[in-house]
Amino acid sequence: MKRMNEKALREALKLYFVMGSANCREEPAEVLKKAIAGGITMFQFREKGKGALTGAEKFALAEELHYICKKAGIPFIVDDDIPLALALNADGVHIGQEDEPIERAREKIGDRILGVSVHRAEEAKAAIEKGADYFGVGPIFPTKTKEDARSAVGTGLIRKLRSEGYTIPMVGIGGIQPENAASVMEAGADGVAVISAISAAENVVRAAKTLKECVFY
Ligand code: TPS
Repeated sequence: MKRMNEKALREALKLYFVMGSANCREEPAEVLKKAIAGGITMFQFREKGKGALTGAEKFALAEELHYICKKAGIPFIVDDDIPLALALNADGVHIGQEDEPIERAREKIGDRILGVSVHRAEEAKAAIEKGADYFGVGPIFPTKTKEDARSAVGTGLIRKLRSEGYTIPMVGIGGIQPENAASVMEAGADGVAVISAISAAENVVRAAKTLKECVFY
């Protein structure tokens, strides 16, 4: 029995906010609280990029953000840091194709949620067999937030995976904004994952609310 059933996971993926200190215009804890007030449904702590915290500072921030999510009942996922996820007893881990091998990650995290980035249809089958609970499909649109991002795949990849019969929960990610979020949902995604559309917004609460209207319709 998993910690979260598939239906609950699909719901939680609707508006998935991904963020670390490098993405924020103000204190990360403030940004997260505002994003929660705006209606995000899941959170991923992704402490990467220029000036990202490491070691004890990274741990302290993760602990603070985890506590905020816990109080609000928002699932807390850690990007590419299994020891940190285990130390905090986080709800799950997200990994890319170049990170920890999927099956090793699954072994280490037990029944926690395991998300895997998928950029090509060919990656989907193995990811499921090795233990993925959901896919982060993308980058859907061009993004400046991830330095090593692959080229944009468009909404076509989500459509293709659905037409090939993949029913696994999926979110689109990469360059998603209120203007294009509906097209990601129409392609068959369960939700959208965003960094800058919320973290870099002048009004974080409003940005999250606006996106929420695009995914709950
Ligand atoms: C659920 N990833 C792909 S594009 C991107 C990231 C971090 C940048 C988005 O920034 N799927 C999930 N989590 C991840 N960390 C990734 C994929 C990897 P922006 O929204 O500012 O374009």
